[in-house]
Amino acid sequence: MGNVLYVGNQNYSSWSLRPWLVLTWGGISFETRLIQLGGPGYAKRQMPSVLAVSPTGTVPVLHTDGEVIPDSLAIAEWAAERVRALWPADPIARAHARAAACEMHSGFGALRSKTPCNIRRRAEPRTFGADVLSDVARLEALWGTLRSRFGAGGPYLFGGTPTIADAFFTPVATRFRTYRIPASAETQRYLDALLAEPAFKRWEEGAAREPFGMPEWDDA
Ligand SMILES: N[C@@H](CCC(=O)N[C@@H](CS)C(=O)NCC(=O)O)C(=O)O
Repeated sequence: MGNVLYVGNQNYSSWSLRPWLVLTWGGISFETRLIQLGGPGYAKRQMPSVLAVSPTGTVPVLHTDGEVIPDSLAIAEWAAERVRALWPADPIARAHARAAACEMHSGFGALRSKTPCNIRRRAEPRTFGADVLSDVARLEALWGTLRSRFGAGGPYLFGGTPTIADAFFTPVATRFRTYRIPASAETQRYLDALLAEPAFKRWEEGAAREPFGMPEWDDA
């Protein structure tokens, strides 16, 4: 069996999008298998269809050579051990890229819970709470610092080639678009680059075609 990446609904599963981008950018051959999220056990990590392939009860999960690797960041690191260009070449830049991906992986809870990933939705303008605005301010500061230090060669955080850090922020870019979160011109240029990236466009087309919705997220 080759590499199989199990993902959740393309429209809603922000964690699934991240390693899917990384494997695609890395040119790693893999098959995508979609598990429709929702129903009994969902949000408790107890969905039988997910537990059948993932010991954590979550997607994404990678099956490779008899190994089962759950977690978006672990899958990204697995890919980076095969394809060096997935992190920046310079060790200092690489350390900052890893820190940024880790910050995304473990943080920004208000933004994640109050603006759930919903790629095809365009919500009405709304007022955001201080907790969401604080996450947005931190993201803008982080992106601005990385872009000004390392991004001179192109539109991404570390220049002309997207890295794992950019993959980790791509779902955030969709949240800015879905919920019309105000952004500085500099931030907007970065978000536009992520949303125009060809692999993301392919995922987005899948999200648009997906026949099943999750009404609880469509009204959030
Ligand atoms: N830390 C995990 C989080 C994965 C996660 O929460 N995935 C969600 C879908 S986006 C899930 O599988 N939820 C199933 C459930 O909560 O029952 C990662 O980075 O992969």
